[in-house]
Amino acid sequence: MTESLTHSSHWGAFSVTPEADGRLEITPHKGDPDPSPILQNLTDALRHPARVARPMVRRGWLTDGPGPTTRRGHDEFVAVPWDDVIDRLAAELKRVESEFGAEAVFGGSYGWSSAGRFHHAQSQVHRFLNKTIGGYVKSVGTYSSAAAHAMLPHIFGSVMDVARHNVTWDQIVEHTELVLAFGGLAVKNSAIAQGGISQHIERLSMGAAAKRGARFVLISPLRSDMPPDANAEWLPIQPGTDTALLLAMMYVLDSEGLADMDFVDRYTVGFDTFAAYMRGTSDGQPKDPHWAAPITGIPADTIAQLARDAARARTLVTNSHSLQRSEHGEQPLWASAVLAAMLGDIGLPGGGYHYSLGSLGHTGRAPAAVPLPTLPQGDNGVANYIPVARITDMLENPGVEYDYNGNRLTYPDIKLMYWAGGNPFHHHQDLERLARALGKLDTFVVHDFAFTSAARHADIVLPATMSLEREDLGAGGTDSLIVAMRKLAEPYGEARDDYSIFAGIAERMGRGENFTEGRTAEQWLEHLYERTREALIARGDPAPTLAELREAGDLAIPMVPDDGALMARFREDPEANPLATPSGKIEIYSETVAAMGYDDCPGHPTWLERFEAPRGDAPLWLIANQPATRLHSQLDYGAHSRAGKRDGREVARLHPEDAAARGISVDDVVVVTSPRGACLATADISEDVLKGCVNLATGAWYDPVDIGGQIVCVHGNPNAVTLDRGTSRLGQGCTGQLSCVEVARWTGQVPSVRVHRAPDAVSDVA
Ligand code: PGD
Repeated sequence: MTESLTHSSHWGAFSVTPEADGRLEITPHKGDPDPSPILQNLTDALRHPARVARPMVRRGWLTDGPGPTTRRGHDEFVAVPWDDVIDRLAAELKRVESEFGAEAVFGGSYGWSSAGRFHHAQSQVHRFLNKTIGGYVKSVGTYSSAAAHAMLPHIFGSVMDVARHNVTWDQIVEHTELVLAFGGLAVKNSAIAQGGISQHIERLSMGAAAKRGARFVLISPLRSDMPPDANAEWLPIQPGTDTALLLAMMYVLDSEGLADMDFVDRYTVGFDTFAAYMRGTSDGQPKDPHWAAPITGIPADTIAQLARDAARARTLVTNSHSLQRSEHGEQPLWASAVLAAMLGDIGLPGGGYHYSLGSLGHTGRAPAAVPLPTLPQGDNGVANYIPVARITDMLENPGVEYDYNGNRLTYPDIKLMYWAGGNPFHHHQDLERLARALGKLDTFVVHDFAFTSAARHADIVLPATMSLEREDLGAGGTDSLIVAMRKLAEPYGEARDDYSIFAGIAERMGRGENFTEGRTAEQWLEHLYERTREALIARGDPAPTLAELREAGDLAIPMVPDDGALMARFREDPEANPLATPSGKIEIYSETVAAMGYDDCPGHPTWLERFEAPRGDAPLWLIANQPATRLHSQLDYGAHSRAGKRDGREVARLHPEDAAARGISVDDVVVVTSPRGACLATADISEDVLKGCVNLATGAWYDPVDIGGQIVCVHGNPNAVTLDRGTSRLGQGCTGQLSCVEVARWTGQVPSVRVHRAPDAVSDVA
């Protein structure tokens, strides 16, 4: 057995030992009190047949050259030597640059990639495009949190402030009396922190708080959104109706004189305009519990009692990301912040409003007190951008104007799309529509270590290394360790690091020095780590050299002390410590938002009817949430992810009455359909899913098969059926969390899932 080395991932730090058969023995970091089982996806990942072994080029692109086509995703792949593929790609980049300019290149390349501060694929691709062709069309916001990114700065502060410099888990353990968790606090989500997490504290913190007597209320259609440790009361709510519940709770506080009006007067603006709406004086409809009960499915008495209980306790209102990843996702955030303001606990330890608590492992923790190694990306000379989830709209509508957050923007005309470290055929909605839109491109390039569905739809697929095949440093913004990510194995097949792939292409374009600045990967690591080391030295903290850090395996770094953060200081003196909003206060009515004139996001929290709602041919709500067995689609072929499937397919969970009404039994193959498409899944039946809902998590690699003229994803990717529509004209965020579908027993032949095996290269280029 070889020596064990330290490494890190977005789902945990660990040490790893290679075994004789190429498998890996993964041991969670010794300091992690509650490691994530997702680590076990790595055991068989290194040498899996899903990996990309050689550069591959789509046959049609090789023979016909770049250009629009319907063949992407259907053509065969040809293995091409590195030198040849780099020549062709360098020439194509130069062609697009000279004929159309960098504004014809989409390099948003959204995706989580792997942990590792230097080999972060998205940073690498951005730097490459900036340094070689002068820029690219970027994307703003994230699939996680786009509506919040756009909305929160208007009303409360930046997402970073509200999510990462707010109430901590330590405060909850000690002080919070009531947690109203809208969308829950699922530990499958907080197990993940971009860049790395060495201690999973969420489950244990909830357990400790509950033991002290804190009361947790889970407001979600899924009981699994809170761990048993929290001993939570489950308030099953109709999907997408949290805003109605929140308005009715505020109505009770207001009408029963329970609102903290001193807080509202001192720390907020715009209450009166909102109150006219909430009380019904402006539209004739009081938003009282009797109004909210049929919308939310929660009895009026329960709503009223919850509001009274919240008024009496130190209450924390939390919002999961999922809440805003749906149509009008801006509204429940805004309504939650206003409820918290009316409760008056904002700025008190363990009280107030927290966006994103429990949605990621970054949140509820103090930030690092020293700068982390970060790759400089250079300047992007292209001004145009898109909100991240508008990618299909962009490809379909070049030159067309649209609204985003008070701006009137124009979709660019994209000829070349470059993706490294993400999987649009995982993260985007309505995948058949995306596949059609991609047909308009001249060239689509993907780097990945695995032959994902995005790679299958590309023209050029370049094999990247896994993090286990290179040296790097792992660190998240709120984790207390920098972990030496040691190289454990030689690259699979002909795989290369993204950095050396980009360096090679830049060199061929005659711009190598621009990109590399003359440094090797090892020299870059030294260079980037030095900034952190200097900061440690300046503080008088231990500051090992890179070699010493590797020897030790990890380094504890100082964290900013938990001083109650921004909200405590705001409460202390709102004039001296204003929030980062236009008024410096919490904006219950926002003149900025109102001035945008969007009927899908008016000037105060509002209950809005939806475009997507249950109906005859799609009577069930599909909840397409984050999976428990992997991060997004990463390592979907790994041991732990595969073990969560049944018969090789993703599991769709239904309520017993919905299953019975459709003659569906446990382990039946079912087909989930919507006007967008269809996918197969294996059925499970559970009382933990609200009646009228079906839960199919994301992340199964899209495996489309033409069955009698209909494209069906035979693996269970819910984005085959989800709706691709922005949250509103303000946020334009991803709404993939909730769509309407029908589910039926599948009576046809059951095609096998083949997507976890890389396509064969048909032949080498002559
Ligand atoms: P990942 O599966 O993490 O998904 O979407 P994202 O694209 O981030 O993709 C990362 C890819 O990077 C993987 O294919 C992995 O193999 C590759 N990779 C890892 N390391 C490297 C490397 O070193 N080099 C290269 N070149 N590649 C690498 C996630 C997105 O999905 C997110 S964040 C959210 S929150 C959304 N959630 C939902 C949802 O709730 N519901 C629906 N329906 N859809 C969603 N999609 C979104």
